[in-house]
Amino acid sequence: MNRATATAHSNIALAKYWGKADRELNLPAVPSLSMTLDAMSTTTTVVFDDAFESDVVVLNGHEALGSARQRVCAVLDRVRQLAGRRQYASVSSSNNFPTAAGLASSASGFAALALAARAAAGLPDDPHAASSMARQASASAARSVFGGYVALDLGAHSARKVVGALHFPLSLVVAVTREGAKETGSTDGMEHTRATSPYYASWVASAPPICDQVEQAIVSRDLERLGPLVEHSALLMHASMLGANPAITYFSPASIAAIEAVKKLRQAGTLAYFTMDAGPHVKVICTPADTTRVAATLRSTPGVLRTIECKLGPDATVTREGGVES
Ligand code: 2P0
Repeated sequence: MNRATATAHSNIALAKYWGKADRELNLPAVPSLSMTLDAMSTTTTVVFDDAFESDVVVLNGHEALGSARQRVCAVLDRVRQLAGRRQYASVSSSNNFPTAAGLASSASGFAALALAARAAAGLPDDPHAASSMARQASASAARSVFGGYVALDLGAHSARKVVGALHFPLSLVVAVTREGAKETGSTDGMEHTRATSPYYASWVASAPPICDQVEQAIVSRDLERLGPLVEHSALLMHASMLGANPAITYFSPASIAAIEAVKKLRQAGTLAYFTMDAGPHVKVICTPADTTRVAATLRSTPGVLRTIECKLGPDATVTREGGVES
């Protein structure tokens, strides 16, 4: 028996990924840059054993079937191929945050899976190889292998750590605006955008210089420069979706209200900036000192159900509890 357990943290993109250059390899059409979050993580244990008669995947205590199981088995198949193994695996994965809220779980989930499966199969400890494997399952997962600020450069197979958490310790407050799964999954949404939106080409052309400037603002620890770039990246991404036919709309009245609340905070002198992903929740970056005020403002905004306060998270970790190599 060969067993390993990995923990990876979720991430939020400050420069967004939306669209694929290569669907087969799952290579993004734009570069992206994210912050890894301390408050949301996935822990996954993988065991390879001769006694197993099929792969069994348990996600948050429930056996996964259908496409959810298939995505996990595709990662296991690649690991088996690389390690020259034929044993089936058991995978047990749990999130420390509710997946039903539509907050990203594939990023931390596939990062933890890639790390645990590689270690359980006896493959070398190689975070970049694990990041590349995670990317093939879900591109944002490539970034969750690393802590702090992390880039997935255009054409890159694995993510790159830009700077660690201590370099520029920002906070992120999630305004949860709905409990329940999102309507359009990211993979389908970005493909529909590419195929039908006249704004998709502009998005793909605009994203690289914004991502470069986001990186420079982080390296120079400049929140006043970073914030407007983060908002611009998110809104250009959503504009490309609004131009799809039919449109993909992730905004709810509460999302708009939260965005307006952030603008008011700024007018009153608080450096707070919003971003949004493939769901109606609004995520706000600010300094650690302003976190409590920003969270309280968001909680008093109509339609905001609750807030989650996050700081920057660490590198993913993996522990191998090996038996005999086979
Ligand atoms: C991001 N998102 O950069 C962007 C912003 C959502 C909006 O990455 O198709 O689950 O599995 O590679 O990574 C969510 O999409 O997509 C995502 P696939 P993924 O965080």
